[in-house]
Amino acid sequence: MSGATILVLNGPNLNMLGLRQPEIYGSATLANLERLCREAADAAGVAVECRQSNHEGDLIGWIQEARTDFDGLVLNAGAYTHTSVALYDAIVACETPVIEVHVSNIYAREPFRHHSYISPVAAGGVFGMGLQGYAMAIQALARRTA
Ligand code: CA2
Repeated sequence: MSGATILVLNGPNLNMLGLRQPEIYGSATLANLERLCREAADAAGVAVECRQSNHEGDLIGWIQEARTDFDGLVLNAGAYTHTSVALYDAIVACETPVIEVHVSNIYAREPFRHHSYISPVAAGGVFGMGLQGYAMAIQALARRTA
């Protein structure tokens, strides 16, 4: 254990994982995803905290919290990825490495999903790798903080 703690944030509608659209998002639930994150964090020797909200302001508050209380941030901002200058500003101010994650390949989907406000200010990103993308992001952050 390095003493590092990673914050995993899931945005709008990700509480619906496993309940609808399994052809795009798979059949695992948010609870399954959070277990996978805990296992990935254990294996990488870091601690993890997982949160989900459908509200932009919650996500912004938590990103601000990451500046002082966490060593890295895994962020799937859901549809706010494609719309939110406020999330962009929060990440710039946060000064903690952020890895952007998308379960689906946003570039193989509708054109409005091809632009991300998060990517230019993230340390890196994973898309289209299903839930495994979260484990990859946690691993990458654990290496950075080791
Ligand atoms: O692929 C991703 O992880 C997304 O961030 C998921 C967002 C979508 O708006 C982004 O473009 C890509 C949507 C999350 C909705 O999740 C659902 C899961 C199951 C059923 C309904 C919605």
